[in-house]
Amino acid sequence: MFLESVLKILQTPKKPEKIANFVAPKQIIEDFDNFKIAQNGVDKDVILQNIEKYLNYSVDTGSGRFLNQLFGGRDEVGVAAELVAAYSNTTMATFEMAPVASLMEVKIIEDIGHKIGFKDPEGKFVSGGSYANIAAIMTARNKMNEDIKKKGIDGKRYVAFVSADAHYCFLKAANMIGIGTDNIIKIPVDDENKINCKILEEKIIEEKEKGAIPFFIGITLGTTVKGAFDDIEKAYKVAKEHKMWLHGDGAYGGPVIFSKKYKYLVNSIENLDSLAIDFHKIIGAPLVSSAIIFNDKKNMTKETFDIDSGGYIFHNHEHKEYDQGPSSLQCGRRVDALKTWLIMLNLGYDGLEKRIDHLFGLANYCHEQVKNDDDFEIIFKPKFLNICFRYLPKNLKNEDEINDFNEKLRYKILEAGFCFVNYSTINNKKFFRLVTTNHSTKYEDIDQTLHFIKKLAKDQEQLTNSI
Ligand code: ABU
Repeated sequence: MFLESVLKILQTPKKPEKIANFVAPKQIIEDFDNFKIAQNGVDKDVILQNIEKYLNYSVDTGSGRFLNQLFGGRDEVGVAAELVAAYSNTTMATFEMAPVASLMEVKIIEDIGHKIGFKDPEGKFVSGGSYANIAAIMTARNKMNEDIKKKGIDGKRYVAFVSADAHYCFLKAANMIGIGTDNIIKIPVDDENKINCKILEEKIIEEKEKGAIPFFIGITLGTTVKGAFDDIEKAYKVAKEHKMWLHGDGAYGGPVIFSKKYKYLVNSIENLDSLAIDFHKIIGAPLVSSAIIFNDKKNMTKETFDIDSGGYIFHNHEHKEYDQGPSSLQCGRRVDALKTWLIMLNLGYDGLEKRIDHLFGLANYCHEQVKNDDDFEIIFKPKFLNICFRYLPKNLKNEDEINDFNEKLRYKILEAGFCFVNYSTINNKKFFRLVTTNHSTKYEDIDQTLHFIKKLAKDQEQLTNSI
């Protein structure tokens, strides 16, 4: 009865003109009575009221006008899978606790690995793309020096290389695996915003001459702001020459492998040693669904993560190869494979391809609209799903003033709550980053969003002129 009431609340149509209700923290704290816990608890009616309040302040990321972050949309099969996962409430640690999910996870990773062209793929679902990248760099470190896992860093300097536009998680990874954040070397990008492989090789040689141990190249397949794909083939040549691990951060762009039309963006992907891939980004699974997949490396997760955990909850039994805990970063772990598998089962490979091609269609359409509008300026020519642009107020010529105008405009968009787009700053230029990563977005959502931004901008321009 209680769960039925929750479902009823979730299915009550929202006000279509508002997808966000952005307020100051103070109002939320007051509305929730500072999240106080009563000594005697409260009854379920109060719980339902709190759920309604919670949803009132939540961003409706299922709306087609949610174009703010690299995920979005509401896949009902994915939502159902999350309900089932929460209801059955188990951990991926052992086969006996998650019999179907353990087998499902192994198979789905193998299948996707084979689709990529990996020879003998193996991997794990992890809690986000950042963790997938951490898993890869940790594996590469252990491969470079097999003693590190037990004895720790030996005083030598281990260096890893990523592009200047790579995700910040590589710095977090360096902190976590003990090589130090200074030893993530950021390589400039070329005029297509791809890692410059000539400079990459020069830097590797330079670091070797300084006595460091270059062990990892992390290229990005879909950078978060510019949407660039590093050139795998060129990076592979460098990695091979210098006997380094080549990892692809495909958290965002990895799923283009499912599209015949766009998989050229990841040409040579089969040459990676490992790939991070998110299913909650452009595939549309509910957050979080991420995996690290290793190429021709059976038992890699066990080699990297197992620390002789036997005897605890991992018993000697005939199916122990299916216990996922020893070869994971975590002990307790959510069943994230279920939503991904059910979505894939529902859509099939054709449906996945259609979903991805739709996102590219939206991006091309949005780019055309912005490009052909004199009030807007495109910042980077899009290669993927990121449309980076800014509004050009007629009477402002000074860069700082234009930046200020666009920053204020973004804040007004947030306050209005009709649509949701992000903004970014590069080379001291502030601009909107609209991402067409939401499979629920329709072409009319793009029109409405651009129209709305322009209307707010015109009002703001008038106000600026009248001051
Ligand atoms: N790794 C999460 C990316 C978030 C974003 O750029 O929207």
